[in-house]
Amino acid sequence: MKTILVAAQLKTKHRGAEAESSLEELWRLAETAGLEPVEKINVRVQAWNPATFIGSGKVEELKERLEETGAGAVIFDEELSPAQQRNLTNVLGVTVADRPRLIIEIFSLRARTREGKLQARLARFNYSLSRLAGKGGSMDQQRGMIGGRGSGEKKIEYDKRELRVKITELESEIEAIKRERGTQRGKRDSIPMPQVSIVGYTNAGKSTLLNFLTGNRHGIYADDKLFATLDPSTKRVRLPAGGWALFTDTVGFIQKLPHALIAAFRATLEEIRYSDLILHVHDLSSPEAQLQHQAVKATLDELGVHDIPVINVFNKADAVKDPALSAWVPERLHPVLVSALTGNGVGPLLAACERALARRWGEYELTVPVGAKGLVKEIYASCLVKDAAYGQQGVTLTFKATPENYARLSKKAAAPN
Ligand SMILES: Nc1nc2c(ncn2[C@@H]2O[C@H](COP(=O)(O)OP(=O)(O)OP(=O)(O)O)[C@@H](O)[C@H]2O)c(=O)[nH]1
Ligand SMILES: [Mg+2]
Repeated sequence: MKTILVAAQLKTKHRGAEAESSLEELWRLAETAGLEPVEKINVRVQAWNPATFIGSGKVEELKERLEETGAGAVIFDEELSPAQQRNLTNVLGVTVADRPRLIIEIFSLRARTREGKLQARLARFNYSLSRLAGKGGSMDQQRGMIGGRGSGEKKIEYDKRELRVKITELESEIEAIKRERGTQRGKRDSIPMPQVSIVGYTNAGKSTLLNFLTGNRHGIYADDKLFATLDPSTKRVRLPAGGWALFTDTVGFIQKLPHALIAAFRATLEEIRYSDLILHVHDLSSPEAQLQHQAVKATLDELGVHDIPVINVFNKADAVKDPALSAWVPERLHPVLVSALTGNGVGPLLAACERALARRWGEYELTVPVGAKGLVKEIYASCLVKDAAYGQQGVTLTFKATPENYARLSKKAAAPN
């Protein structure tokens, strides 16, 4: 469907370049959702209009553009209030939506796993509920036409209750899947490996990077699309000194990520909080890299991700033609430049991961009794072994490991069978 995209900003707070790049992104989002954007309009207003968001003159202009282009939908880059959306729909006679709605739509379209689909549905319901939440008595005049006064309010209360029931059902279903995944992982990974989360703006190259790290170019779906991958996947990656770590590629972030989505994907995103290390992947070739950096940081803050070491990975270094693009990157971010496509810089990145993980690891010594051969192998696989001395009792290994892993291994060493 032909669609016109609109960004609006206050004259007093003119941030033309930002609005333009945000509109550019909205264009790509619209395409991802299967729409056909035909025009983008950047409107500057004196003040926000509570009824129609932009002033009546601008609404008239928009109506003309719709007629001229034959577009059947308008998408606003900012969130509209339910009243604004309704009024604009009435005046313009076409479908009116906003950025959050569009992003939620994309998630519904692109989710592949059962969990992802449930989360996308949950996001829809959360979004609808948040839009009903502000409503109440003031709606009487508009909705309460049948059955006299108060029926509009009753209807809204009923809708809200229905939504809450559905939300609770979905949440418990998602929780059950999450628990099942947790127990499966528990069974599979009897060796606790350090967890590394790959986060970053959508299209930064997270999936491509993990594919390179695992040596399987076609492992995870990667494409020049926004939100190419929504469902998290976890892979084992070998670190330079021989130990293993679990890397998780998760859903990408975006500016103005709707709260309803964050809430719905909380179960997935919260796993970031339990990781030992975060790789924040940037697209260095994007002119918007700095804005994207801030958007990702803000989302991590919102998720309550603190105190986890972060490596700032600057990807697509191969595509940076203009060195001015990287001028904004401050030294304090300790940038690690890579190309997930060519593999340049990936070796040093893995070494940096290992160093960062090792900081959380303590150094331990453990004597593995003769006969407990499997245990020696396990220690080599899950720890960084520095020294091995053979004696009467068995082999004494000096190694670095997480405290949890050491506790588990030493228990096994004390009772080898
Ligand atoms: N030139 C260049 N392109 C890259 C590099 N890494 C990834 N890309 C391309 O960038 C696009 C996005 O890559 P993805 O790996 O899908 O990005 P993502 O961060 O997983 O994106 P979402 O899943 O959409 O959040 C793809 O077309 C990749 O081929 C790189 O190092 N150099
Ligand atoms: Mg991806």
